[in-house]
Amino acid sequence: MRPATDALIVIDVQNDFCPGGALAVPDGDAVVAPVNALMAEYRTVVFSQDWHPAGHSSFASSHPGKTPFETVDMPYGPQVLWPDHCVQGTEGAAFHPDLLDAPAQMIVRKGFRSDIDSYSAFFENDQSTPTGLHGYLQSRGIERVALCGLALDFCVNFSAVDAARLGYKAEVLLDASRGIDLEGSVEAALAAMRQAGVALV
Ligand code: VGL
Ligand code: ZN
Repeated sequence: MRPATDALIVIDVQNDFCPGGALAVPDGDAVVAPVNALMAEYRTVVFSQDWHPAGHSSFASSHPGKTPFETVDMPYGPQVLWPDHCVQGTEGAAFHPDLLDAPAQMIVRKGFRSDIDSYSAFFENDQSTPTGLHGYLQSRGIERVALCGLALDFCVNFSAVDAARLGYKAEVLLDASRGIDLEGSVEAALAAMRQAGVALV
């Protein structure tokens, strides 16, 4: 068992990010077995859940003439446009059916405001609107966070960099994570995480 000051943060292990889903991460469902095993070691387990309203501004379908994986400028900075995914209440937004959800004490939903996306489980993409996760972890006395899940190069990456920035000892568990890999985004994410002081294990 890990110390009580450690938390496991499981990012977005949802149907739409798994093979057959709307924004499938290659081999995404391969994280389910290692995540299930890891959760037994942590006294604090948090899930994040990508949770968009229909017509969300991160969907290419909300931008006439745009196609998925193009980038547009939003008031808060550049934003990749995605296929419609993780729409609130749909099967695609549900956790993978084999993911054990009993060990999760807290589920942080993100991306629920129409006009802003949220990759990080800590802050929305304006990098300043908090989700409340930091307050939760602080009040639980957490000092170290281990992150894993989907997608390594987006939500895991941004969450890990924010965790380090907030002063947590942060590590990303690569065996329990998989990336989308748009134009070298996995390599770039690994470099960004290392640069931020995140341990890659
Ligand atoms: C994610 C793209 C869009 C993720 C979520 O979970 O990494 N990526 N929404
Ligand atoms: Zn999303």
